[in-house]
Amino acid sequence: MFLGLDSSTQSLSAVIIDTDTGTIAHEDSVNFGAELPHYGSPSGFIPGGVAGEVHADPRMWIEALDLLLSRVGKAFDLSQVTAIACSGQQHGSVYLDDSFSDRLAALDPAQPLVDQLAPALTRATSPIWMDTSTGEDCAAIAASLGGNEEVCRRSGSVAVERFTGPQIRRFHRLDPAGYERTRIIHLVSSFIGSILAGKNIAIDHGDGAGMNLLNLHSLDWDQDLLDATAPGLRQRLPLPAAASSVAGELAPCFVKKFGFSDLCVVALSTGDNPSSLVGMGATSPGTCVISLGTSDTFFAAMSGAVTDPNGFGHVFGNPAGGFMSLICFRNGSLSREALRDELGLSWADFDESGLSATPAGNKGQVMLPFYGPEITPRLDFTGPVRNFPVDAPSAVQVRALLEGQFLNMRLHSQWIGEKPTLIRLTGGASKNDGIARLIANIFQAPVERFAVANGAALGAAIRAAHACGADLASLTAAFCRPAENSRIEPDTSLAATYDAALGHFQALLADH
Ligand code: XUL
Repeated sequence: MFLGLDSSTQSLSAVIIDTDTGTIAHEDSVNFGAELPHYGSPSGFIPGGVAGEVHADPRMWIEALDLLLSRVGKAFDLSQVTAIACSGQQHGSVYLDDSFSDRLAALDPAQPLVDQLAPALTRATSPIWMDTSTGEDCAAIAASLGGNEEVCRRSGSVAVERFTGPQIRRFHRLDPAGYERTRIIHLVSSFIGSILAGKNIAIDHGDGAGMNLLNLHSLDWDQDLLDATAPGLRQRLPLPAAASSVAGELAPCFVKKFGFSDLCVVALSTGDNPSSLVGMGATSPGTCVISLGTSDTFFAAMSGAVTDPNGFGHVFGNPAGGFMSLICFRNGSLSREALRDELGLSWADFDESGLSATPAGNKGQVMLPFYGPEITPRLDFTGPVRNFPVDAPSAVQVRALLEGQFLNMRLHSQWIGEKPTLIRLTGGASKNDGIARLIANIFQAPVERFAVANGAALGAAIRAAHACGADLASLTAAFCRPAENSRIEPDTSLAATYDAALGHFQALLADH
């Protein structure tokens, strides 16, 4: 049995896999907003942040760990668990003083974890991935490296507001004394993993690449990027390491408190996207994952380490070795829901039945489908842009929006230089056959759907088994199976239609 944990924006989830039977043995989840309301964070972050600040209370993540493990420990015999690995929302950071490592080593099972660890925090709140408050810091980091091309060449991404380096720079700028007292800075994933291991663990290359600090060529912290960020930063960061390593034994506190075996070990943590790459069985190039959520994401294992010359896409470490791409599209279901509400439609209008009213390619009618500011490409929109009348029939609008979203995804994933041969679709809207077929036709690749509710936690459980020596390919073959009859083949007769549609989309984009 192997336990995977995923600390996401809104919840902490657990998945236990049984590698003997190839089944999921147990699953549970703590929703931060609903179950820990005293942190005043209904959606997992502190509402009302000004100037783009989006922070969360790290004490909430610690308390959720205690709550989740006590619940899982009551429902499941945790002494069967051989290893644990964690996944976490990327980019978020936790700041701790010189008492943290002693506190970790002396965790008392009789006391709540949060009471023992909270006094070590040097920054009361943690910036998370939704934060956009660091424009000034990004500009300064880019300038100090001689331009964003160089930041991207070294770290796999241009300086990005939500990335950890710019966030650390802002902390040093606004609270130099707090930074001075900080002895160690963790990512969300390595923070949870460190608590479990009872010692500071390394940051893996997958999550570490989301910091604008890791040099992807040397796989070490980049001294020039560190210097551009904050003084003495190297001494404040855990070492970078490969995700497949075992970090150490589970701290005795957890053995006593929740009934784990004293032989249980903790593998290194990684970010939720690298972890989902594993959980979706997509660690080899060719298979890409499209996740349809509030934001839509596109990610895939890469054969080489190319970077996006336009600076929209990112390169992270692939937990299976090598690298992965990740592209985040802010206007995912955000836009789908906005159009549905604007026209008073239902989801059926976005599925096969609604889409059958219009032809593929929409007779050249396309939309820049952005209801709010977009990050891929960077556009400060307040509404969608059409190359057709705004009062066109609803069916035309729906097709224009959906085709616009996935033509934009096809266009902005071209820098990777590898055409997907298989697309694994996940997230809420992946159940929609109409959207799945449209994606298969636009990318001209088969689409498979999965039943997994939490690909990141499943990926963590698989990584825990892999770190203990199990074969990754056999694990993903056993656990990452598409749902029955969920595969959709592309209609090859539509290849030319969508090449032309891509041209129309690009022409509209060029005008804005
Ligand atoms: C990736 C990103 C998000 C978070 C959300 O760059 O910011 O996908 O990892 O969990």
